[in-house]
Amino acid sequence: MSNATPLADRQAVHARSLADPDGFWLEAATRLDWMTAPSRAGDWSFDRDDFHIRWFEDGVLNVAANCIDRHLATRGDQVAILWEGDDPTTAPRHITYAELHREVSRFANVLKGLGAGKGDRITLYMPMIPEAAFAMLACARIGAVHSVVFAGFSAEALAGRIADCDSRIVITADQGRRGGRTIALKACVDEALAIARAVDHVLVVRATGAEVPMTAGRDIWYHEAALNVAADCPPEPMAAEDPLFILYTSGSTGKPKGVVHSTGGYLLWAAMTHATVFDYTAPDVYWCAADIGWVTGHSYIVYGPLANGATTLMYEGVPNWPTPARIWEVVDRHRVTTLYTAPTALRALMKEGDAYVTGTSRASLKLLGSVGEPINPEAWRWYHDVVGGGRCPVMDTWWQTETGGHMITPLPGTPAKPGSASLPFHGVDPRLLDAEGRELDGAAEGNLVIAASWPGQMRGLWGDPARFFDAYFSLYPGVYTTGDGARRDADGYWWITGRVDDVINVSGHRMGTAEVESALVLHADVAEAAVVGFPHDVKGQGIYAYVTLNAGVAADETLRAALRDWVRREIGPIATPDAIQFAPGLPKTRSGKIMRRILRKIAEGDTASLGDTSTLADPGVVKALLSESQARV
Ligand code: 6R9
Repeated sequence: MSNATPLADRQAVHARSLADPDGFWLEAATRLDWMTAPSRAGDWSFDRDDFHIRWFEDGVLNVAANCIDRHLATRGDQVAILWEGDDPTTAPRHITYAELHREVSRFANVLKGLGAGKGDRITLYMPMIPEAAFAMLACARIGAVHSVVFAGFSAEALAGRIADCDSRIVITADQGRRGGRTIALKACVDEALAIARAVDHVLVVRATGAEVPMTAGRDIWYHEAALNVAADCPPEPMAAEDPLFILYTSGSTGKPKGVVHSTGGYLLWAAMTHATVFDYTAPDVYWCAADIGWVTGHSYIVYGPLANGATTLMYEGVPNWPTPARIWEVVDRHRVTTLYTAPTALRALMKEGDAYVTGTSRASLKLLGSVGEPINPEAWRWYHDVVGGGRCPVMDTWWQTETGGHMITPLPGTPAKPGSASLPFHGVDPRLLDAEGRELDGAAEGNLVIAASWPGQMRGLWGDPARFFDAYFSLYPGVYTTGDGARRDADGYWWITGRVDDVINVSGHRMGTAEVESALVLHADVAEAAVVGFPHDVKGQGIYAYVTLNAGVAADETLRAALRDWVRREIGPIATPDAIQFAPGLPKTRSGKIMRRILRKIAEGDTASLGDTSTLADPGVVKALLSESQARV
């Protein structure tokens, strides 16, 4: 490691960042290129009466200028985006910073031509192609707010997200490619727009060349529109607090939350964490194997690396296609130095045996990263020993859509404890609270909260300030509630234990149990549904649905399959239930609250310790659930 930070040094920097946040953050902010430098750092209060979060408020900057223009003089010919296609025989694309400047400017001018400008929301429903990044940066360049919707979400889910933030423009592609299959993106947008009608334009990027129907007056081919615009577009000056993007994520209610991130604080956080945690130095090839539809793709494929002038690899496909060696072959092909992926991918690859890994060189690798869920020590060791050949430190990065970037993470040089995300990043002040909100000291386990604001913190939920406060600041007054549980050991290392709310983590993707329940009860045969997570070998957690049917409906395999398809269609394949148990009734308290604790135990197969069932309105329900669950297995 060129810049390993010894433990004592990182602790000293952390102490300074908390003791003098203004001095620390104004100095840190100089890593960005400001049109007007900020004179103030954080200005915030988590108290109900005076609730506000602002950083670098009088600073003015443009995110696209930071990610592109400022690198032109020094690294215009360096590759900014290195694209690897789904099909290994497809030629990779190398987009230099100079090319990125032209592409993004053109894209920005096309958007302007459609009437888009500062503050307008634009929804992206894109495959993993460079044009997705061009579109995001083009929005940033003109001050429009992008909302990227993961291309695996259904038309229903897409329609809801388009309507929620009132997007007048949708950017998509004819089709996407993934794991040897094509995904009909334009068709899905058409279906979504039959529901969410108030859209003026659909801008369609030609990706596979498939014929797709175009609606006259509404749909525009990007490659045609781009012929008529200039390859230069001045970046819009933006206030640091102007919103950069909205990203919908799951919460504990049925309606996804539109997390809003800022321009200045967010970019600083993404850039600084990327540089520090991954110790990035040009001309390293850095690869974050996430999708741009998730926050990891926003912060660590696009904004963080490009703000740092990195070469960021963007991969269209999946880690295990056409063979489980693909991910390592891509590492060798492009001499990747840093690989950042999710434990679920590692567990899936691990199952295929070491030969797929050891048949490749991986000599270029210097550092490995993990994100999305707790990494079990077995997967950690395999990553470290087999993938990294024992040479590469593993950065287990804990963070959330809401935090903008890494919060608790090793830095190169931090002594590793497999399974622990280790220590807080600069400026992060994590605490543990018990269920009553009392702070726990020393080695302890409890609810993980953050006691002070940090620049990358989300600034709101789109259109719903009351829900923002209620969801994150009301349960424990004065702190940000993460929704995760954690344990702090005697060395002060943090171990994330998982969600403490009704959110489950399926293959590193957040899923609200209430979202799946809402989808199920929309089905004509379903009276009631309750969804819980259960431990799953590869996915981390699987989705277990208890379904009560309407009177007279036959509970058979055909209906079970139909309900699985139904959820896929309503939300998307990532929400497909792993198990559906037909239940004559659900265990409820006398006040009508479903006792999920019991449902979780049954789903886990831990039926010996159901705990106290005496508060149930009808204890007989549990007996029926148990006999049905045994029949199911
Ligand atoms: C970045 C991202 C956030 C939730 C978070 C937590 C889990 C993420 C983790 C981790 C343990 C890690 N999580 N990284 N748990 N160790 N290194 O994943 O954002 O999709 O919003 O999910 O993921 O439960 O609360 P997001």
